[in-house]
Amino acid sequence: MPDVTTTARRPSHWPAFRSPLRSTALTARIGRVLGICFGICFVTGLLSHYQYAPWAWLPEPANPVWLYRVTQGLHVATGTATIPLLFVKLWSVYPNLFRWPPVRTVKHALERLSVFVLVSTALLQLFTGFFNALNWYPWPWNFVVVHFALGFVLIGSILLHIGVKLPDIDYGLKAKLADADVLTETPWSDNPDAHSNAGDVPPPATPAISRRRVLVATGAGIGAVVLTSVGQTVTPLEPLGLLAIREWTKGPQQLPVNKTADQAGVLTSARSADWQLQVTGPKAYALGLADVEQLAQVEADYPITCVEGWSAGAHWRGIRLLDLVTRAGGSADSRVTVFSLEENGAYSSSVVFGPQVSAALLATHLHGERLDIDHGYPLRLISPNRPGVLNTKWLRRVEVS
Ligand SMILES: Nc1nc2c(c(=O)[nH]1)N[C@H]1C(S)=C(S)[C@@H](COP(=O)(O)O)O[C@H]1N2
Ligand SMILES: [Mo]
Repeated sequence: MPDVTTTARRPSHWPAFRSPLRSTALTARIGRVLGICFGICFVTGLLSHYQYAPWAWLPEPANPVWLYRVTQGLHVATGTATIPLLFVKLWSVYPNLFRWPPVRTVKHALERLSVFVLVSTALLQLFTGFFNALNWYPWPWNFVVVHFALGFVLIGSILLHIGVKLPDIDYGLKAKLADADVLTETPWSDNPDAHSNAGDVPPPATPAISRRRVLVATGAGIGAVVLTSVGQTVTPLEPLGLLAIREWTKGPQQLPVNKTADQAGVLTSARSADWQLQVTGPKAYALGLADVEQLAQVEADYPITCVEGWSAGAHWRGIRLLDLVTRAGGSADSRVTVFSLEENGAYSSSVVFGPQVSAALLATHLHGERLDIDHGYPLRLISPNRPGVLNTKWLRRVEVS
């Protein structure tokens, strides 16, 4: 760890680090929280991925309706909290980059390579995730595929890192913050050659208060980042939402808008007087606007949760999807696909199966008002405990199979 001492063979321009703020005890404590955050982020990320594209043999439960709101909110909040945490962790160990000699053995070279993979993957994963939450995609690759794959690379290299560092972690967690640090006092403690000067090193000052301050400042940094972003999920915190770009107060009918009707190119078709909902299946039929409005008698409180991290509770009125499906000759076991007037892109259709068929509504009303065009007028899908992206807006067809 840090505090490189002078050895005869180290080049004279080589940087030396002597901050007594760094210590194995501090690094281990930050690392522990970091590991927990990465763990939560990984597990909730896996859940999110599954809910985005559930497996045919394991349909998504419809209850509790708010579960995805909680797991995805946790995913984004822990990911965001991890950014300042990772920086402090890197600060606490980066003098290791400058230890001399840079590489001692093949095993050591592999270890350094694994740390490089860990750090670069972590930075890439956290920052692309954070930009994604800001709805900004300044890269040419498919975010979902890359984010998913890197999640495994990251968790794998974290586990490897923990395995390799177990003795140091054990030492660091047992040591008190105030303790002088034997691990950081001698360079390459297992390399006898490098020890030649170790005896000359005075024991470092042990300013426990300052190390504690590092921890407190880290906690404050995390708190600040989280508080300014969770407003997009935890509605009472919304006024603090500096980093939360989509909040319910910023959208029509007290709900954020992911993509407007204008952006989707459906302004005209959604308002057309001869709009119809086509229902295809064993017994196909079509419903006009008046039919749809007259059938819309069921109400439900289903939150809408975007994979990008915002969510909001909402009160809907609409037609039970199952009623349309049964009338078309299907049942609660049918596999149903809904199609949007927006014909291209990933949001143009969505599949509903399993318990979701009985729970989903085709909504005409939001918070007691006829749907705003940006929320999917004349008719949209709203299903509970699923990513918002699957709740297709501006429906034109329902296919029952
Ligand atoms: N046709 C269509 N439906 C769509 C989208 C879209 O871009 N086009 N966005 C989806 C996404 S990503 C979310 S989070 C929700 C948001 O619904 P809202 O804009 O009414 O809040 O709509 C979903 N339905
Ligand atoms: Mo979304």
